[in-house]
This record gives sequence, structure tokens and C-alpha cells, in this order.
Amino acid sequence: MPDKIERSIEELYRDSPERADAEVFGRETGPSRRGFLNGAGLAAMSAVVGGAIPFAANMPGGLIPAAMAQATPPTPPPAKKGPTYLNYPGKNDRLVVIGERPLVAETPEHLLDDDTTPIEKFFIRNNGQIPEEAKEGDKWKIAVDGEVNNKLELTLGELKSKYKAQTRRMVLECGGNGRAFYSPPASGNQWTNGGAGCAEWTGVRLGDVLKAAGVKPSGIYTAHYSSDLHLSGDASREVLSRGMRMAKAMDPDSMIVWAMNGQPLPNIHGGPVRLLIPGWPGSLSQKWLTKITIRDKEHDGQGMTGTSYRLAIKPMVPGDKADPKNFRVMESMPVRSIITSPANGTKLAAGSKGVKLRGASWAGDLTVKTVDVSTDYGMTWQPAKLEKPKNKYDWQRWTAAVKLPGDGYYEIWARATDSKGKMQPHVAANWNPSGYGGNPMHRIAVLVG
Ligand SMILES: Nc1nc2c(c(=O)[nH]1)N[C@H]1C(S)=C(S)[C@@H](COP(=O)(O)O)O[C@H]1N2
Ligand SMILES: [Mo]
Repeated sequence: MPDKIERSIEELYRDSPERADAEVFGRETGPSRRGFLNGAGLAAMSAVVGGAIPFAANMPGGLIPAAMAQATPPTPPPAKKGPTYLNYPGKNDRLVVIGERPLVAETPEHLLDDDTTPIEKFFIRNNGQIPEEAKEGDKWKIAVDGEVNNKLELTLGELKSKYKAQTRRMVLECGGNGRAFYSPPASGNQWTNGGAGCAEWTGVRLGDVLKAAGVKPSGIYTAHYSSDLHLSGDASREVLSRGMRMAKAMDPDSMIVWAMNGQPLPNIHGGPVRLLIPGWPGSLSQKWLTKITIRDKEHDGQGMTGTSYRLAIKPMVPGDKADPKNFRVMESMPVRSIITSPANGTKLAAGSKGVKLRGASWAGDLTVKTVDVSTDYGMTWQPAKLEKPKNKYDWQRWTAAVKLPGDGYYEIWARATDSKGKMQPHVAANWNPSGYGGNPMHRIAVLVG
């Protein structure tokens, strides 16, 4: 057995984590009980992760070591060899492409180490074609119609001159962020934690514009429209058209924005003008915004029906068929924390006795109460120093210093707890077919020596 393990354990973990786990930890005592990581299993695991494992005794069975888990999200076989990096004007060449058509790219956690995410590092999510850049942005037209007393048609120039502008640093996060952590795999873009970023957005309150339009009492829901084309090129097919309850539209931080980090909003991020609806799935933040229709019922546009941006009300058996009646529209995003420094896979000099950590955390509509970190597979935890958000919906940066008792392989885990006491789970929970709400603790691998 030892020879076989050493030859194939890495491949095994990529192809069949369950089998690899059984071989390393042993399953002789039955499927629900694991052996200890010792002898041949420990040697094989150490060979794969590249060092002795000081806390091996705490390593949970079924755990794909962080050293290999992050680089290869559990996509169905054949597993990808390595990431494809983005090549796009103005974008960092270490963003990871998770879809080419439409273009989707995520930001590895260690590139989210800035307090404000630079545009070049900000994730990209398209559902359709990327439009040509608008030549005269201020002439761009936005309409407001539906259940309103005064239909509006405004140019971006008028929006800028007639309404009061504000700037907020706020997280934009894809509804599917964390989807790659689901098992069995959930369908959709396999985001790890990088479908999120935190930028300074400048624009006006959506609520001010809706007030000017005079929403009728019957107007209870928004519907968002844009000019991007369906991948098929068929102009009659919607790419994405989502909406929200009026209360969220009237939130003073729900905005129509034209600038990002003080720059005119780049075309790839929806320029010249988009919605920015913080705390809720990114799909509400319509790019290339052309129209908002106020409706007297929940919107039913592209991305509103079936299991799209919907969560299971009652827990379902992972992998099971969905019953449409068991779903509701996803609203606030769940609590999440990421370690932004060091990067996953960092090697520290032999004899290093500890490492300083930096990270970020956020919690949809809520704030983060605590972030804790562990170096011993969750046996013990220590609190991180957590900063206050700059304004509502900003992320909260955190720092911690942890001790590493000897040379070898470590996993550093981070978990956040939101202001209502909900904590990130060990594994992605509440499985749903389209994989929303996956927010397990972030784990990185660090090798000393
Ligand atoms: N018009 C339009 N708006 C859109 C999308 C799109 O495909 N078309 N994608 C949405 C989704 S799913 C997300 S997560 C965010 C991503 O914004 P970004 O590409 O600026 O990061 O934009 C949203 N707005
Ligand atoms: Mo998204």
C-alpha cells in the first residue's frame, strides 16, 4: 500500500477525494470511522503537502489538504490541470478565468489584500456579450417606468447634475461566490472566494430617483434592464434582468453609480452607469443600466425564476432534484472571511516561529462581530483584531499573529461570525442545485522549512 499511495495520492485527491481519504486515513473500521493519520498514510500525506505535519493528529478525515484543494476546486472530472489566467486590458494577469464565454474571472484571495480593491484586481462577471464602450457617457439614457406617477427619462449628465452624489466603499459579491465548495458540485461558475471585491462607488441614491418618479402604492418590486446582448446575439433574448423588494431599492446605500475608485466606471464593470446594490447578490447590480421598471409583483425576468438566485427554504438532500416550491429569492449574502496574506501555499524559512495574517470579512446586510483563526485544524482558535467598516456595507479588514511551533505543513483557517451570531461552517452547507450561499471557512496552506 505505501508505494501505491506515494505514487498516486495527489492524483487521487484530484480525481476522487473520497478514495484518497480512505487510502490515507484508512477505512478498515467502516465508512463512518476513520483511522489515524499515521504510518504509511502520514508519510504519503507529508510527501504530498511537502513537509511534516505538526498537528497531524487533529487533521480531520475527509479533508482535502488546503495545499491542493484551493488550486483545484472540486469541479467534475476531468479536473483542470491549473488555472487559466486572465488576459484583458487594464486587468491584473493573475485573475483566474472561470468562464470564457461569457467572460467570468475571479480574484484569488491574496489579491484582495488592499483596503480598497483596485479596478485591475476586481472580479468580472458577465452573463452575455461585453458591449462596445459607450462614446459619450453623459448622453447615456436611463428610463424609469411601470408603477410610477411620472415616468422619467434621464441622461447620465442630468443624473449627475440634478441629484446629490455620494461615495461609499462597499462590497460587490456574486450570488454564487463559494459555489466551488459544494459537494456534490452545484452547477454554475465555480467561484471559490474570489467573486467579490470592495471598491469606492460614486453615484446617486436609487431611492432619490425613484422618489422623483413617484412610486405608486402598487409599486412593490423593481425590474432592471440593460443593453448587453445575449451570447447568441439574439436581441430579443434577455441576458439578465433581476429585481428586488422596494425596501431594498430605497436603502440609502442602493445606488446608481458612474465612478469606481474615483475613475469613470470602466466598460467591463458596466460603464458608463450601473446599479450598485450592496449586501445582496451581485446580479442585482445591473451593468450598462438602461431602464428600471417598477412592478406590482415579484419580478420574473431572466435570473428570477427556477433555482436562479434562489435558496432552498427547507434543507434538501445534496444532489437531489429541486422542487420549485421549496425556493425563495436570495436576499442578503452570508458571512464570509478570507485570508489575504500570506497567500495559499506560502513557504516560510526554516525555523520561522509564526506568521502575521491579514484578511477581510463581510456579511451581506449585517456586520461582522468576530473573526477567529486556527493553525491546528480547528482544535483551538484565537480572535483576530477586527477593524470597523468605513461605512455600512464596507468590508472589515482584520489582522492576527499566530505561532507555528515547528517546521512543517500547517493549515491556517479563518472563520467570521456575523452580528446576529451566525458563523461560517466547516463545509459549504444548505446544498442547493445552483450553489448559492457557500461560505465555509477559508483555509490556506503554509509550509515552514
Ligand atoms: N447587464 C448586466 N449586468 C450585470 C451582469 C450581466 O451579465 N449583465 N452580471 C451581474 C452579476 S451576476 C454580477 S456578480 C455583477 C458583477 O459585476 P462586475 O463584472 O463589475 O464585477 O454584475 C451583475 N450585473
Ligand atoms: Mo453574479
